[in-house]
Amino acid sequence: LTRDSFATAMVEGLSARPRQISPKWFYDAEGSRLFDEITRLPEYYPTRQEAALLRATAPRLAVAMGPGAILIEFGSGASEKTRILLDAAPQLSTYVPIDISPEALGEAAAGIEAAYPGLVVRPMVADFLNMPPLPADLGPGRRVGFFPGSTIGNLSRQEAQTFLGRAREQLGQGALFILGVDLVKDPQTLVAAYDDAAGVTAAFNRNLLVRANALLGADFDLSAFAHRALWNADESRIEMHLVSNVDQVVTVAGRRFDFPAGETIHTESSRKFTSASLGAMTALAGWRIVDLFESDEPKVALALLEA
Ligand code: SAH
Ligand code: AVI
Repeated sequence: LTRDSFATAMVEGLSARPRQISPKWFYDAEGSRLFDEITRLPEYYPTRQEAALLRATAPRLAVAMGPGAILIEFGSGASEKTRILLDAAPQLSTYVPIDISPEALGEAAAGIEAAYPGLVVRPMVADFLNMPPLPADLGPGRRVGFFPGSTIGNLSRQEAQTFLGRAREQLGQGALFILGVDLVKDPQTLVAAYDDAAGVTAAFNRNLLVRANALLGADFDLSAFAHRALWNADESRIEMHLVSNVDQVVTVAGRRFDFPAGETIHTESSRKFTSASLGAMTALAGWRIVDLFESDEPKVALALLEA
């Protein structure tokens, strides 16, 4: 199933102009591992800043969630930030981590289960852009969505709108939502975070090609594609591209694609927000901002939303 939908996405994405593919395809076991390494890079401030902000605000979030709540996390990855919330909110009844990467999810869920014996842990391997229903037997607690890391910035405007609207319907009456976003700042800081000196982000980007070679019998020459990160001010986003260094032809899933030198594949956008653009996005999807917290510089924000 993954193989077929990945093949379809790659063939469609490489046939489009400009060439593009959803960043959700980065995350196989190796992609999740590389992202984890990114979170520890000196240039990649978002994880450190958000974790510190979460530590400072978790007691207030715990009060807002109240007793017996069910925490549903989208794109939970290693569930590291979750621990900050769980430590501050021992009254949570259930944790539902949702991720597209089964290996990362399994390991993270097992770790949380071992560390929080009173907590019911119900991992779901799913694509949050195409969410199946939540388990019917989660119980009556208030549902609290948790979407940290500015992963919402990796969705297009339309995808983010649809996602937030569906999440509101799925989480139901009285739901809360804790949303983490990265904020607009000077382009130098932004670009460095996506083009680190050690080349880990470049390896994360190229992992898409590694995965296509392994899963789709593609013949991408990894050394013939350069990692490029740029700030698109008009769209308020960092873009990652893979740029063909030479004229070449690549076969993917049995199809041939011409790559003149300089041709790019747009592999990820990471949208950066202001309090105004965050407010507009959430309001359109029927959420009200109850609280907005900002970190020290380089700034990220956490919003507490109410349905
Ligand atoms: N929440 C963590 C991890 C962020 S990395 C943090 O803040 O550090 C983004 C995570 O979202 C990865 O674990 C990736 O596997 C997952 N992900 C990306 N696209 C997804 C999708 N469409 N559906 C479900 N999970 C997705
Ligand atoms: C998961 N996501 C929010 C990361 C980001 O910052 O957009 C993914 C990432 N891409 C390159 N570095 C990190």
